[in-house]
Amino acid sequence: MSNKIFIGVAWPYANGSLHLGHIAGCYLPADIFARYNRLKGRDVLMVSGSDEHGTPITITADAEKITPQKVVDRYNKEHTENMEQLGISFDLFTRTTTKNHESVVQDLFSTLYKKKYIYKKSMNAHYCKNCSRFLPDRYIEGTCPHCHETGARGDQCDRCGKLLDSSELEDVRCKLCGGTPVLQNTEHLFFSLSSFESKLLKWVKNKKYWKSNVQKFTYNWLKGGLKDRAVTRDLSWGIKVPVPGFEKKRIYVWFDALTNYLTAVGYENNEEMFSKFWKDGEIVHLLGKDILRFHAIIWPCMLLAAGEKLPEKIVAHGWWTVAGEKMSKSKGNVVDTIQEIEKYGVDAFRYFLLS
Ligand code: B3M
Ligand code: ZN
Repeated sequence: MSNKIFIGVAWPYANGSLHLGHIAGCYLPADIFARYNRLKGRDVLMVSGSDEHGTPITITADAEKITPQKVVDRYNKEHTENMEQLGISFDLFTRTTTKNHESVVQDLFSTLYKKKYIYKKSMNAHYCKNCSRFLPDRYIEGTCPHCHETGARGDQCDRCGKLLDSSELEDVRCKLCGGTPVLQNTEHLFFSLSSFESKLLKWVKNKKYWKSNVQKFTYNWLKGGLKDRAVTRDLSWGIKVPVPGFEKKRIYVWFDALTNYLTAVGYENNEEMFSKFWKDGEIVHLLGKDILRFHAIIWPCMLLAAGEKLPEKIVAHGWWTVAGEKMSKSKGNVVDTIQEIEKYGVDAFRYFLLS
């Protein structure tokens, strides 16, 4: 096993404060893993940063009547401070609104388009006549066709974790006005996940050293077949699409955020660091289980399409729950980690979470 290890940790949306669930489920385990590897004398590069595009940001901006840039500047600063206060020892805590990242995403997108792994396709998308706009991802809510959860979002159901196309949702309503949207034809750019189905099955099949639920979930999802997904959205906040005719659309936030693992390890900009930690290093991702599909399915397909090496380990933790409920701001049951460390001290609080 290589002495170098790249630890890519999920990028928290810069749309609200971090809570105990984020820290216990993702950031503290990653920090302990990094410290353990450093103590063993391995050359560690642990990265994360703020995920600053997409509808999670614009929904918050709309609600507070401020610009998305103001939202992400506030929470990028807060999250950066929190990670320091909690002793989460990132080698790099960056953000997705850097110019460098924007060009890396656009170059990767163009490469996949030239290779025809990204292609044009028209689709029926939900349009709200009251708000005169298409409704991407979190601008639409409906009933999940798989688990019948009523608050499923346009791109994923939070309860069963399934990736969704908003056209699959039942009883849909516009998140802004509560109205019932209509389906309207529009052209998007799709990523051909289906091209990589068999390669991914082989990749997952022998991952016996993964946590069993992660390996089993991923293998079973793949056996269910991969459907191509739109990687552009009707949004004005996000990275511009480098394909003529798509000036009004933006790159889907997950294509952008996942690519930031490459940006952070010097892809295109620091060949020495990229070779050292990505090409020659062990690649490990740590995340919450609700975003496992993006990391275990979409991300490896992007890497295969780009001709880059796949991660060795994907470690997904469960959620801390409060009375059986997932902790979430909208449910109002979050525990404020900073208050706790002010009361008990950071080491005692970290030890409590770890134990
Ligand atoms: N920001 C989802 C989340 O905050 C998303 C993670 C991106 S990791 C590439 O849970
Ligand atoms: Zn509406």
